[in-house]
Amino acid sequence: MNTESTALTSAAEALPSTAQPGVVLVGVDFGEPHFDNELAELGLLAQTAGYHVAHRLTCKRKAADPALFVGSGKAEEIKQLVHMSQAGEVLFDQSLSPGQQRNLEKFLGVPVNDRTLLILEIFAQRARSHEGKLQVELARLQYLSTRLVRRWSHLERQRGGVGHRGGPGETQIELDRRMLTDAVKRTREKIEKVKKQRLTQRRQRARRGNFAVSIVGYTNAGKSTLFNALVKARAYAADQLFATLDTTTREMYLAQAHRSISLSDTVGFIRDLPHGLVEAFSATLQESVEADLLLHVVDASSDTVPEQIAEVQRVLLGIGAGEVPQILVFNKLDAVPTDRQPEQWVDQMEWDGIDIDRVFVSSKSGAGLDDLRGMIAQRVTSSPASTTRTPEDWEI
Ligand SMILES: Nc1nc2c(ncn2[C@@H]2O[C@H](COP(=O)(O)OP(=O)(O)OP(=O)(O)O)[C@@H](O)[C@H]2O)c(=O)[nH]1
Ligand SMILES: [Mg+2]
Repeated sequence: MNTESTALTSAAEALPSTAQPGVVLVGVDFGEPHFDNELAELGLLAQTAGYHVAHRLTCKRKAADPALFVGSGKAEEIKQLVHMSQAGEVLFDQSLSPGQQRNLEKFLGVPVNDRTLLILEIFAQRARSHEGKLQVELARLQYLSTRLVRRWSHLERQRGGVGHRGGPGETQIELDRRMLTDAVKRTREKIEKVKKQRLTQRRQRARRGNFAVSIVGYTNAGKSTLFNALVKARAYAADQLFATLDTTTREMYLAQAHRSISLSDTVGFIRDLPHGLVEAFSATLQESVEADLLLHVVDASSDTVPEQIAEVQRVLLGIGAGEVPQILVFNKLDAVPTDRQPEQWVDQMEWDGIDIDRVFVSSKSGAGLDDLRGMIAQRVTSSPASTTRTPEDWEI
């Protein structure tokens, strides 16, 4: 691995993940408030992607070293850990520049990847629907185009041969760049088509006077479990990050409002969600933008509740859903320690100077769900678009 292109290729080969040997996790504390000293989230991401975590290492720095991200002493320490544990890869909690990634790979002799790539890898493994796969593909292509990784076989399959493009003077990198640009364009076009189909479906729903509720929140907060509890469905719920990638929508009858509404389970958010991924998932996320109400699910048993809420609010703002009314659903009440149990299950929480209705529930035991149904019903009946519908009107 002593030439630049070899190092780059090895990084690319780590993309489609199979069962991996051990990995060493590295986090650098630049004094940011959310720094996770245990690297717990990175560890969960790594496990979700199928890696075995061999070692975790954190260090403090004022700023990233331009060449190696960490200092040379720390790099040497990582190298020894890799050697000792026979780890096959090193994963950084922060984003590395393409140069830093290359230099580290040369120095350490194993592929080095960052959190962004790990998240992309999980999305690639999880994507099931045609739309989900296209979205992940677009995000990956965008990531790769900043790194100019040679992924010939992959792109050749899409194009059906590359041999005749470009003059003899064209360099490898120019060709790489053009192929990636073409691939991004083609994938975008396909996503546009899917977007149009979704829009038609949404318009049909809107014409039926439907009240649309979207469940949003940090990954692993329990969105799918809540969705299943509310509509008695069986959406995939698991103790993994990004178990859900595709939006699922079901009708739900609200006895208190004497009508049905539509409820959607959506993809979770995470700190430092790769920008390309948010953009690529815009079709899926659009569901939340056009909802009449968001159920913002929070894992009340987590130690990082404010950070997780902040991240979700940030992404919602970014996708244009900042104005959609919300109910904060503090889930996993059963897992909240006794000394942190709330005095009452329904109250308001101030966030950014605004009081947001909040309810504590346990999607697992069903506690608090009636309160939540009542709160949704109240929003439905007070909504200007609300029309009373009887069960005979249901269109499922
Ligand atoms: N103790 C407890 N665990 C819960 C509760 N709700 C969900 N969980 C667990 O939390 C984990 C994540 O649940 P999911 O419903 O898959 O979470 P999600 O928000 O849909 O996650 P992603 O789709 O990955 O973003 C699972 O192991 C659930 O069993 C709850 O009320 N109490
Ligand atoms: Mg889910």
